Amino acid sequence: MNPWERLKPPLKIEDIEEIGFQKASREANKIPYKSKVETARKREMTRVRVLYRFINTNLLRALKILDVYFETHQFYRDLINLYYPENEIKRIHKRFLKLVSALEDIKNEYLEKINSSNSPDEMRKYRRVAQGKFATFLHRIKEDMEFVLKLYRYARRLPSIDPEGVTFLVAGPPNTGKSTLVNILSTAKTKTASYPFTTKDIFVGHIEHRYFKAQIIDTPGLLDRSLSERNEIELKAIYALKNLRGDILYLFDISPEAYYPISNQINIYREISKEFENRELIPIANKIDSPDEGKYKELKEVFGERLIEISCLKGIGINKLRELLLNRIEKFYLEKLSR
Ligand SMILES: Nc1nc2c(ncn2[C@@H]2O[C@H](COP(=O)(O)OP(=O)(O)O)[C@@H](O)[C@H]2O)c(=O)[nH]1
Ligand SMILES: [Mg+2]
Repeated sequence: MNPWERLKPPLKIEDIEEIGFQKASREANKIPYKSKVETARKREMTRVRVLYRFINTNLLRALKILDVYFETHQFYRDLINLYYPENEIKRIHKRFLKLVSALEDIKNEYLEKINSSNSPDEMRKYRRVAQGKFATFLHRIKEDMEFVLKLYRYARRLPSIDPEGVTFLVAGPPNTGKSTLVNILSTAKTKTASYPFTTKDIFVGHIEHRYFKAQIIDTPGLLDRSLSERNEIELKAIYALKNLRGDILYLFDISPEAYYPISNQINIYREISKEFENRELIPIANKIDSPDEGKYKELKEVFGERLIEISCLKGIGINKLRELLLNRIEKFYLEKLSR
């Protein structure tokens, strides 16, 4: 599961300030009048306490977002680090941790002052000073809070997968039928998510085995063309996939309308195979319902018996492929159990 998906984000600093101040005075006004001094005391203390709690809640939410980064799988950390460097995350995490107690100190100091005063004017003065300190506090963390919020917005849209489980990646040039295949093979309804450098949303599906579950994800814009055309940060986004376990299903388009000539499709296959050397690549010829005989023959010559032949459109070869994947899932889990 995407570890940020269910977190509640903090508010923006401006909103914490505005809403916090309003809430604090609203709560204070609810306190019924008893006597001048006692009511003033209760009201001023409430204003400080409510404002403190509101800021603190938001600060803790920000901290939680960063905590998750440190606890999560390397797969997610690599994706975060494409835009949010680890040293910056560490710095803000450390700073916010300290601020939690600094904030509490301010609250305690001024609650104490108001509590031991007997003059409503003085109480009001203390409350105002506390409010000023809280406001300064908020302004100081504005930039870091922006950083955390941006990180969160990016992180929660990342694909929701279990990096400890089996994940089949569906690769291949554009238009080879990757999305179609993910949809056909998935039992549970597929979810869409975004992945860095993919312009289209990607599909994350699930394949269910009697005892085990696996994920299957589409990779539009990632494993669809030569890696030599990629810049450094794009390569990092692609290499984050190396943290996952499971085979790569590589689709070839053998129809006359194929996006790339077959030699080119084979080259991309080889590059991926070299780069993901610890992963098995399964060569799959799709669109055998409308083959270009020359392309079909060439692929068969290169891969021989290993070539899986399917038609997503006509449903040919799909059951056989599903069988193969279920066997692979079983094998992965048995290996894991025996370790
Ligand atoms: N003839 C034929 N067309 C297919 C087959 N599988 C997918 N397509 C078509 O190929 C096009 C691209 O499919 P899509 O799944 O979007 O490819 P992707 O870009 O790799 O995700 C769509 O128009 C599909 O309907 C197939 O087995 N045979
Ligand atoms: Mg697609």
